[in-house]
Order: sequence, then structure tokens, then C-alpha cells
Amino acid sequence: MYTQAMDTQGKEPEDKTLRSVEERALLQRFDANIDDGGFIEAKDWMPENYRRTLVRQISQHAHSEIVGMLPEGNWISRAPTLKRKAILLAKVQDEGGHGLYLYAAAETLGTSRDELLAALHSGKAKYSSIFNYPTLTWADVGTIGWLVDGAAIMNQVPICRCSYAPYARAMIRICREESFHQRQGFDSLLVMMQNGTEAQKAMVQDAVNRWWWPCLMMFGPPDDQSPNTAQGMRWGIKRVSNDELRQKFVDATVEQAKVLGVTLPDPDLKWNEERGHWDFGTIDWDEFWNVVNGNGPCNRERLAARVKAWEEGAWVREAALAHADKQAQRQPKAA
Ligand code: FAQ
Repeated sequence: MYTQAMDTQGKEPEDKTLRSVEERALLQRFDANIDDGGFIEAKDWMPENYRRTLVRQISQHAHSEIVGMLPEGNWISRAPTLKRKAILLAKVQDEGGHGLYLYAAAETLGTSRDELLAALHSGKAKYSSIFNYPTLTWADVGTIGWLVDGAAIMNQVPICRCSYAPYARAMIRICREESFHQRQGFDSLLVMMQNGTEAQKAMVQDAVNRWWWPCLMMFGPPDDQSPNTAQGMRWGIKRVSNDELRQKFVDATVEQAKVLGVTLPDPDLKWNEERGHWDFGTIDWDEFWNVVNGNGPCNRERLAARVKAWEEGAWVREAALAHADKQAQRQPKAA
């Protein structure tokens, strides 16, 4: 078939025909590997759309980790005790580390970090909607750990089995660290709910009221309005759909809320015996798209903070490059 295809293409430039025939064979091999639950490495052949989809998702994920440092970073200098300050510092540093592994994973697909960051700074690239909400009180920090990291883990554990191996490998370590983040948030809230004053308990409840619905939005639009889900699942990039993950998160969190002694702000939250899941109310998708499209409470502030950090860090990048040049010049020349 290979030879015949070349012959019948007549006057087509030879290498072009060859490429398309070869590509078909490569695509078949790629699809078979995916169907077998196999993994794709950076140097393996992959269809261009698979590569683009991965760059889109991994870079959005990396941007989310980096922008996600800002809401909590806001509280480092105001943490109530040395212990909480040390925990928060470690957490925010971890998020920075996650962003860096993920940028590195995206770079293995042939897009440079500078390109990825330029897309973020120009407002073209997306990052998670959740980080466009403000952190008004100390209880917001615990609530981010409990709910935002809790939602992030629910979404990210299946990505440890993503078909693109460098992304899957990065996610294993990230998920371990996110689990610690979720536990520290829950612990911080539990201390306030068990030993705190009435005002502190009310502060926790207020934070939960504000973060609950945006956390449900983190999982993305409903499956029937999610343009990327079908192909993402076909390629093994996404293993579980947006709605399924959202439901798993609700089911797990309702029980944790009982332990904490907080009320989740949804009058429609009800156990459904038939489904074996908690039913929950309608999500305000207009709010979600408004935030995704740049008009949430903190979008402009978040982007401005990232652009400022990039501009003010220019001297560090220049110094690192100058140092690397100097080191390279000092290397003894090969004979
Ligand atoms: N925010 O067709 P789908 C964290 C966009 S990390 C903004 O369903 P897909 C750690 C979506 O990009 C949190 N945009 O898309 C932390 C697409 O637009 P596009 C981030 C959203 O890719 C904790 C369009 O809507 N996690 O929290 C959002 O199949 C605490 C249509 O949507 C990840 O990125 C949203 N919430 O599914 C750090 C995990 N949802 O690109 C600091 C990896 C959807 O076509 C403190 N990503 N969109 O223009 C994923 O799993 C997926 O990309 C989804 C979206 C599930 C986010």
C-alpha cells in the first residue's frame, strides 16, 4: 500500500506524498498506542492538534499556579502565628514550583516559556477563573486550601494518567503537594471552628459562602457545553469529564463540611438515594464566563501584578544570562 500510494500520486512532489503516507502510518500507530492506554513521550511523533491541545491545557495550568500564588501571597505578612506563616510561605512556594514544572512540561512540546508568558501578559492566555476572587479575611486562606486545593486535586489526580508522559510525571509530585495544601487549609479552619470565637466562626462561614460556587465553576462548563472534552478524552489527556469531577468534589466536600461544622451555601443540596450522589443547585454560568472573559472582581489586578513582577525581574534574567555566558567562555575549548 505504501509503494502503491507513491505510484498512484503521479506528479505530486515525491517528499510531500511520502510525508502524507508516512504520516498516516504514524497516526495509526499513535491512535493504537492511545487506544492501548500507552504514553507519548516528548520525542515521539504526535498529531499537531494533540500538541496544540496539550500546550493550551498545560500552559493554562501553569499560569493558574503562578497567578494562584497572588490571592494567598496577600496574607503572608498578616498570618496570625509563626506556624501559620511558615505553612503559608511553603504553600505559596510550592505553587510557584508547580508552575515551573508545568512550564517545563509545555516547553517539551516546542513552545518556549517566553512565548507562554507573553500570551499570559497580553491577556490572551487563560488561567483558572478561581484566582480572580479576592481574599478578604484570614479565613479565606484556609478556605482556599480546603476548597480550591480540594477541587484542584480532584481534577488533577486523573491527569497523573494523562497520555502525555511529561505532563503525567509532573502531576504526580504536584498532587502529593496539593494534598498537603488541602490538609493544612482544613486544619486551619477546624482550629477556628473548634476553638475560635463566635466572630472567627462567622468569618469561616462567610469565606465558605463566597468560595463555594466559584470552586464548583473551576471544573469548567457543563459537559454538553465543553468543546474540548470529547477530543481530550479520546486522546487520554482528560480522563474524567468536567461534570463527573464536579459531582465527585461535591460528594466528598459535603462530608468534610459536616466535620468542620460549616454550612455549604446551597439550599438545593440534597442526598439523592437513587443516584447515590448529592444533588446541588444551579451554577451561575454567566458569572463564570464573565470572569473567564476578564471581568471578574480581580482580573485586572492579577494580570497587572504578573506584568509588574515580570518587568521588575528583567535584571535577574539579564544577570543570569550574563553569568551563563561568562561560564560558557571559561569552559576549556575542546581540542
Ligand atoms: N477557568 O472545553 P472546556 C490550582 C475554559 S490549578 C478559566 O471544558 P478543557 C492549584 C477552557 O480553557 C487550577 N477557563 O476546556 C492551586 C476552554 O477555553 P479554551 C487549574 C476555563 O480544557 C490551588 C473553555 O473554557 N487547573 O488550582 C475554566 O477541556 C490553590 C471551554 O472549556 C488546571 O488547569 C476555568 N475554571 O477543560 C494554585 C488543570 N474551565 O482553552 C494556587 C488542568 C474551563 O478552549 C492555589 N486543566 N475554562 O480557550 C484541565 O483539567 C482543563 O483544562 C479544565 C477545562 C477542566 C480546566
